[in-house]
Amino acid sequence: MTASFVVVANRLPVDRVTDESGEVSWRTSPGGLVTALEPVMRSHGGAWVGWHGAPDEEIDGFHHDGYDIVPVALSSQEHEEYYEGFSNATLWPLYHDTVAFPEFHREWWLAYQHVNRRFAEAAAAVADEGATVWVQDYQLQLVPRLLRELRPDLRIGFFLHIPFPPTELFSQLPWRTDIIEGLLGADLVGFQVAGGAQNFLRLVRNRTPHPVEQGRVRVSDSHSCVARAYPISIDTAGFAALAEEPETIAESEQLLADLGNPKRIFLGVDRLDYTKGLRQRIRAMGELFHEGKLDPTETVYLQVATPSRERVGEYMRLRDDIDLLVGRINSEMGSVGHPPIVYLHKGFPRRTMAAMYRIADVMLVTPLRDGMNLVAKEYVACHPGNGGALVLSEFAGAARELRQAYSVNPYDLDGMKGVFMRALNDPYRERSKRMRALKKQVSTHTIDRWADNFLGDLASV
Ligand code: GDG
Repeated sequence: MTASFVVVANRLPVDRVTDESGEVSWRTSPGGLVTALEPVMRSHGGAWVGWHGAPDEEIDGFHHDGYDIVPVALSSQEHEEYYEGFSNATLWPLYHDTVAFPEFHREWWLAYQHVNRRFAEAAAAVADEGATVWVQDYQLQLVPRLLRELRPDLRIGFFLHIPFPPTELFSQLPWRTDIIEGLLGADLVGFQVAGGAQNFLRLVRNRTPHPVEQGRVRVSDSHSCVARAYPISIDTAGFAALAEEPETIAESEQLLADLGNPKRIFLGVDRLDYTKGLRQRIRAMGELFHEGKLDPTETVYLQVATPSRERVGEYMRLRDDIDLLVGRINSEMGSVGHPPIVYLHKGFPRRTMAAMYRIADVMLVTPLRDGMNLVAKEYVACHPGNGGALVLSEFAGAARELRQAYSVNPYDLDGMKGVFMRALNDPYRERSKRMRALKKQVSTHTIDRWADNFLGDLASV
């Protein structure tokens, strides 16, 4: 099984589900990278190399939705050190402005190198002569260079889904030059926003001997690497169509009824992650209920927090904090049958997401730092008419594009409370002017356009 187009990502886009009778099937997994790349893969075909989610288990490849699935195995120790450790307790906080403290451990770094080599070998084994290989995200930053050493014939692209930090923060990393050299193995390195590409190029200038000219790094006589921004997006038409299906409309009506037909609905949808600004957002909403600016008998704040990285310490603490915060607000401000916050710590099918986006008057997207944030775009695509309002943190990559959203600084609680109320109470004329502009942006900047731009440039650099 070989392919002329190969995507390499830490996780495969599918999760195994076993039903009550023991029957095994595969379901599309949640998360931004998969939402974005799955439609690209369905239209391009080829192979997706990644881990299938269960440690200490080797499984065979299979065909799924028009492309090949190529599993890479991880031991539980590797899962702990490479994935939970180096990827999610070192790189993730470091790359998100150190909003949590990054931990540096030499054994995690060894595991990261080791697993990156395994992914590079798996990609090398599956790629046709001269194939295009597209490596994804922060877990695999050493793969471009390792793969180039194994297969100089390949065209190698890399896309970073999360922010690339300022040099002052990145320089904390004891293995900073290894990571930069790893990325420089690619022909094209893509970032969510121009600032990420600039940060990267500044580091290359400061920390490597390679000359840089107009976004192009001359790594050797025969190889150079270009760094550029490619803001990622969603399958806008697909989301809009899903939101208009009769089953989705029926589900949204049921949801409304189940919530007690409130007059106003605020919504948040996030992976339960400390970068998403949940503590600050819930606190701001709690104060609005407390001060009587929002009436819990007519306003509901629905918050979905999809379980994520549940064995990493910082995520366990976050979960406890949120449980406590929500419990306190609901016990003080709620009455029988009217909790002001409906908080759900679980994942839902995409249709349910679309039904929620349909009924939300105000969508709250307030990360402390976010590469892009697809939820903001999904809301704009799914909410019917022009009456909804999107509140968006200035620290999300999406803020660069969705300029007509109600912008907030998530660290400024009073500022946020003011904007939440404005988004709710502004006259229809103001909200619809903003929403029309947002819809136009999201319908012209789609995931297809993102993939075409990246892959077009990769073919020509
Ligand atoms: C990373 C970057 C960047 C969430 N819960 C469920 C579910 N989701 C879906 C959402 C959305 C996606 O997951 C989340 O995407 P985001 O972009 O908001 O955030 P991350 O997961 O942190 O993604 C981010 C992204 O990569 C792409 O480059 O934008 O900045 O951090 O699509 O709808 N989907 C389903 N059930 C859930 O419970 N079906």
